[in-house]
Amino acid sequence: MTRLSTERIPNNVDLSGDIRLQRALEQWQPDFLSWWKEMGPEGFLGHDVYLRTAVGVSAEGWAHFDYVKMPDYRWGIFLADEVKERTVGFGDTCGQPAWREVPGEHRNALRKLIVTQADTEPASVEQQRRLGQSCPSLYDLRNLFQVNVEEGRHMWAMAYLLHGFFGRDGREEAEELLRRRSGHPDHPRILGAFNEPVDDWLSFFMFTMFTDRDGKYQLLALAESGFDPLSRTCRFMLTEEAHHMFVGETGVLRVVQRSVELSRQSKNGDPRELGGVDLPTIQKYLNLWYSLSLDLFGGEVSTNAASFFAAGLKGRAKEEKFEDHRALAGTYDLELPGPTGALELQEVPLRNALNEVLRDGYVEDCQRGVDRWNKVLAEAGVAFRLRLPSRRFHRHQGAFAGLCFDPDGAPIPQDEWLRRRDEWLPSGADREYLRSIQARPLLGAGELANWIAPPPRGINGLPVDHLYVRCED
Ligand code: BYC
Ligand code: FE
Ligand code: FE
Repeated sequence: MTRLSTERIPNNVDLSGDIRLQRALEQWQPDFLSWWKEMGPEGFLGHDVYLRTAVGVSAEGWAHFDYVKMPDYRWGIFLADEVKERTVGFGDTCGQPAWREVPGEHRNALRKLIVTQADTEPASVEQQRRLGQSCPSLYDLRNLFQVNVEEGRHMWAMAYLLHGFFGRDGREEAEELLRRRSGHPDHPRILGAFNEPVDDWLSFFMFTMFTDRDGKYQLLALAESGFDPLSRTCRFMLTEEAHHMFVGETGVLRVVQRSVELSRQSKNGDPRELGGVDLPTIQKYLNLWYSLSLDLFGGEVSTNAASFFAAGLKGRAKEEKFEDHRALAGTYDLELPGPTGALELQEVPLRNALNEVLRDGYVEDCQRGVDRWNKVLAEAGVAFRLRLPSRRFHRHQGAFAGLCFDPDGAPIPQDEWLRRRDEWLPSGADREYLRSIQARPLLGAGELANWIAPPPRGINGLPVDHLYVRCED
């Protein structure tokens, strides 16, 4: 461990044993840092932040806490431990030895998967870069920055694969990662949700709840990959992902809790009277980020997914749970719009439905979180319940893209959609209201915004009101 921490790029991939790769990454490092300074958290580059840094992959190794200025964070390259004699676990080459190098015939597909995964990491940092200016507490500010530096590390993980295994085009792709910008009209990020604004903390909590959870499922699918370096990278990234989803789930939970408290104290039962967030607004933000995140799984019927699976590049989440790892025989029943536009049941060959299979696991996982929010409401004796809208609602990818459905999944005419959109998704007024209650950052130890309940406990055994982020002097 001490050896690792003295290297310029902390790693457990024996970087010093591969001088060319080490040089290439050391050349990429200053470009990464310029990107971080330009596009990372705005206004806090000089602050000391109480952060967890990965210094190894063992249980102790990745839970090292200390104050650090974000530009000095030690972004490292860590692969989960090697599984001896690992074999490809699915697809046409199921049972053959896993690959330590990229097979020539899969090079383009694999590079595309890695670039797509990589692109989301800096995108999320860009989306969240202004949130520090409206943070509800130092605890939340620190959690935001923890998520940000780890997404930066995830980009390092992917940049390592690109530099290490894809030669010159890999190097070019790694540079491009630092050039695209979330929401930019000419060179945007690759996937839809990563170009959407995250301008308020309710969006941030919904993003980490729903969009980072897409990350969990995509990483689970890539952790199955026959390309062993990708598998090992993703397995370690998953350990970090858990904290991101914790931030989202508990963040929304605390907003819900406070909403109930304030509605009790208010005259008309509306928490907005006292500067809180009402439950219908929370539902709208849920609808938005859940539907945007459903799009990240791609189309219900996908030949891309089928060929990734056949080639052993991208499996199903927890492939070992399935009996048949070739998935050549089965079918999957999907309700899809037919030629007349009406929904009809279609039998799709299983391999073509693998995006939907992955999405199924995701939807169940999301539901478990929503159930925990609803428990707060039930225990408070409130009748309102939050719920996941239909998978057809507000979709921009796949079979339902461009069609209009209400949150129950019933098809509706476009004029009804336009008329009722603001009932279901955050309106301009809702966004403005959230900005108005989050107009300034709360940066004193123990200070907490009025619209959110305190967390039950602090970080790493420290009290909730600890000085998690402090000014240099
Ligand atoms: N936006 O066959 P189809 C994370 C494209 S999040 C824009 O239906 P496929 C994180 C698609 O590329 C996890 N375009 O889908 C979270 C294709 O284009 P081409 C990120 C989209 O290919 C929070 C065409 O539509 N990881 O880590 O089976 C913070 C038809 O596609 C979208 C990955 O995504 C979209 N939403 O699946 C930080 C894993 N959806 O080929 C980080 C790697 C589809 O016709 N990526 N398209 O030009 C993949 O596995 C696949 O690319 C996708 C799409 C699952 C995204
Ligand atoms: Fe990530
Ligand atoms: Fe994440």
